[in-house]
Amino acid sequence: MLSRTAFASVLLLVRMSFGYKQPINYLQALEVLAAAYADPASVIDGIIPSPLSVDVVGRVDATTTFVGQELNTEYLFGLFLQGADENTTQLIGTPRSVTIQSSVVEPPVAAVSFISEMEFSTVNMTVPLQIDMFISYDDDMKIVSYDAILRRVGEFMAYTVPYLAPQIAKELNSTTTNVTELIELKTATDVCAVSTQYCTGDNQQYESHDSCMSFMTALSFGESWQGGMNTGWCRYIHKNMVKYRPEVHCPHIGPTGGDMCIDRDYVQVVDTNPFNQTLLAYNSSYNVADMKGIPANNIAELVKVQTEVVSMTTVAFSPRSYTCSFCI
Ligand SMILES: *[C@@H]1O[C@H](CO)[C@@H](O)[C@H](O)[C@H]1NC(C)=O
Ligand SMILES: *[C@@H]1O[C@H](CO)[C@@H](O)[C@H](O)[C@H]1NC(C)=O
Ligand SMILES: *[C@@H]1O[C@H](CO)[C@@H](O)[C@H](O)[C@H]1NC(C)=O
Ligand SMILES: *[C@@H]1O[C@H](CO)[C@@H](O)[C@H](O)[C@H]1NC(C)=O
Ligand SMILES: *[C@@H]1O[C@H](CO)[C@@H](O)[C@H](O)[C@H]1NC(C)=O
Ligand SMILES: CC(=O)N[C@H]1CO[C@H](CO)[C@@H](O)[C@@H]1O
Repeated sequence: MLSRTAFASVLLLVRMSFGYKQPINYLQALEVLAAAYADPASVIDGIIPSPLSVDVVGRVDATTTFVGQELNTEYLFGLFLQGADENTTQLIGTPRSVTIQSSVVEPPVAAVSFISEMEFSTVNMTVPLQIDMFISYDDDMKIVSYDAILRRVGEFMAYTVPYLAPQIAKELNSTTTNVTELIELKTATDVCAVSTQYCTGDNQQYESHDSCMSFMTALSFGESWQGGMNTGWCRYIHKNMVKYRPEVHCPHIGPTGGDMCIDRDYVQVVDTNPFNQTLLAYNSSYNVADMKGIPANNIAELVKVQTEVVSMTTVAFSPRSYTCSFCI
């Protein structure tokens, strides 16, 4: 009789032969994602094909859920490209080199931990940020679901802001020694510059630049985990996307926050599963895509062994890094 582990491995091999690609294809897809992330300009310009499926649903714990390829492309890549294009100090660094620190692959799902070196060019500083993602791929090896966690993002902000603050104060001619006030002024200045430039006509959000500044300086910057809430931080994130589609993104930096920068109920956020295709291990949440190619009796067995599966498809990944020497 087969041991449970061996049995599970056999099942996985059966499953693999029924339509999923080999683990190596998933590892390659992760490499492509790391390279794309370190070179947002090429994704935006279509030089690197989008790693995202048309129906992609992505969630980032510090912000919120994004639905569809266009929005996710703007959010994952445009966000950083726009920041890099500014000549002033940005609170959001630009990913310059992305290393895969660890990963586990169980087709069609990969779990990966990236270390992204975030560059803050005006202060000549690079700070690593760990990004953990569960990623689910479709048959074309495009990302159909991703669930990302910015590890220690609060600590990341606490670490970087003191280095950025003197330079920001200089750029804004501010004499305040209160860093909170300075960051709120910075946020207001940048958001209102974008709003005044791009949110015009039907997309106008504020009566005037002055009324934008009054609203924004009165608004709390918020905590690092409130990037999808009614905060200055949320509007600061979204200001980088306005240029791409003002009609979609202007409300996000306006007084209402559109459907992005709004009050959210913690319990509801946690209890909502937004994904079309699950990111969970076999059958912990059954759906057709996850169970594809596995005979019904085998699924029944998988249910029994699911917490004990040590899969032959689990692969250790040797770190490789991607340096974006040719983007801005
Ligand atoms: C930044 O500076 C460069 C070179 O001076 C200029 O071409 C570019 O337009 C500036 N970008 C912004 C957003 O002002
Ligand atoms: C930036 O920092 C690096 C490493 O500390 C140093 O080699 C380089 O000269 C610095 N560049 C500027 C413009 O300060
Ligand atoms: C800061 O002061 C300099 C020179 O006094 C001026 O050129 C610049 O526009 C000022 N910047 C802001 C944001 O007020
Ligand atoms: C800094 O400014 C914030 C916002 O105005 C205020 O709540 C806080 O008390 C100030 N901190 C100090 C040390 O003055
Ligand atoms: C995926 O989910 C989003 C909402 O989360 C929905 O708008 C979209 O139609 C779904 N796509 C598919 C193929 O089910
Ligand atoms: C917990 C759970 O979702 N179990 C499901 C596993 O998949 C079978 C389908 O073969 C469902 O009947 C179970 O409900």
